[in-house]
Amino acid sequence: MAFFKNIEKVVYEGPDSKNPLAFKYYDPEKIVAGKKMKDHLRFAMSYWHTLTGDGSDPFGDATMDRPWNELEGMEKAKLRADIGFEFMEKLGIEYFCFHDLDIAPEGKNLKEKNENLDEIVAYIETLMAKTGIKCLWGTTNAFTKQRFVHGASTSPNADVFAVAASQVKKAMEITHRLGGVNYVFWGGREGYETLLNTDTALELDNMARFLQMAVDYKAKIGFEGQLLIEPKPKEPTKHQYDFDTATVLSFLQKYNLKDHFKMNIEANHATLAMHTFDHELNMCRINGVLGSIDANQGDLLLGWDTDQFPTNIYDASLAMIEVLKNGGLEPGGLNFDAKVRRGSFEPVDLFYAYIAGMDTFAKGLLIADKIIEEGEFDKFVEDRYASYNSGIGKQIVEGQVGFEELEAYAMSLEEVKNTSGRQELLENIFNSYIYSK
Ligand code: XLS
Ligand code: NI
Ligand code: NI
Repeated sequence: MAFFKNIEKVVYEGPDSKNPLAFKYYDPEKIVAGKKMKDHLRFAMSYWHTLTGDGSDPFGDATMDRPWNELEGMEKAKLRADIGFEFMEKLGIEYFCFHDLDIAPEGKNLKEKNENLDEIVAYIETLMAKTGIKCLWGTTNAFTKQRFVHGASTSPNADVFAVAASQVKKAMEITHRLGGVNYVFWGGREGYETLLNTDTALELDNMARFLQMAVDYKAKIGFEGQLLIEPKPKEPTKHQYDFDTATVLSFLQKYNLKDHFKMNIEANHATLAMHTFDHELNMCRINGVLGSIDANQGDLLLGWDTDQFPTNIYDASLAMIEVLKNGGLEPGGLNFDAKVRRGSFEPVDLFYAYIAGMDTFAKGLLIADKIIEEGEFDKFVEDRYASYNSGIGKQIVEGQVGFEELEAYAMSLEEVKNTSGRQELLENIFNSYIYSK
């Protein structure tokens, strides 16, 4: 039985449409840069924010008006799944992402938890078969429950390390069973508050041991999905170990794990790390580790992960330039790790939110494609570094000179001339792509 009875399938009506339940830019079958728009974007629904989140915050109760509010246990879990799949179908979203805890209740103990998971996974499988919707990634929630108060793989308590391992084992198995194409590790409470009670060296070694076990188990069960780490600098802990892309990269290199992981970059985590979203994507791309994206946005005035739906066309365009230059995201995608504000508590608000996010990235894709096609910025950048194509620059790049040769060269220079970086001109040109229809 349909829940969103009054909402038809959301379709593309074009930029002039005033229909709030239609796409203005997201035209799934449209070919852009040789590929369907939907295959560039690979949009995914986040199970947690969309189906599990209830609008509560540290100051207030749940606000969300949802049909499962009165239900409990597996009945609640199944209704959520039904409505989630109806929602994705109506929006034309082809992927979903989930934590184990989002899809089924914990139960009394680990055994019951795993039985609940098996039951709901079988149920979700039927919905997937019926709709053709696929799993972009799965993960475990190793941060909500009291047992993770001091972390999971970085907990000082070895029993907690073991429980976290059992959770990842099961979550990886069900992701595999659901045909998930990635598996995500977001640090949760892997970090610390004070050095007065923390052995950071052991915690980091243990985190690496844990990830190595995941790599081994993945091979053992023949799971071929991509493993992803999702950097975040703070929240819930003050010092999250997976601070940003650069930090995670050096961690992976130190522990010989680099070949097994890519990154899942979340826009709001980038800004919490005092980076721009496109900076993080760029760091991934140039290091060959751009895996997937959690598409959301933060609020510049708030210092936490507000997980808002992405509506900033400027940031989306810059992000899509990185995605296109990366040759796409596959097997990753754009997961809306975003939630409606607690004041937007009606079910229809979920549609408005996703439509806003999908249109923003669709338009961002069109702008990015045009920018790359016309090559103005690439040409500018190329010219800016032209001094490395010949003469002393070429010798530097080719490793033919050292300090002594460079000193001799520098002494021969009468003056050093620089050229303008033209930032304002370039920003104005960039805006002209955004203004254009
Ligand atoms: C929290 C993270 C989380 C991950 C999945 O800030 O964004 O939602 O994406 O565990
Ligand atoms: Ni996320
Ligand atoms: Ni987040």
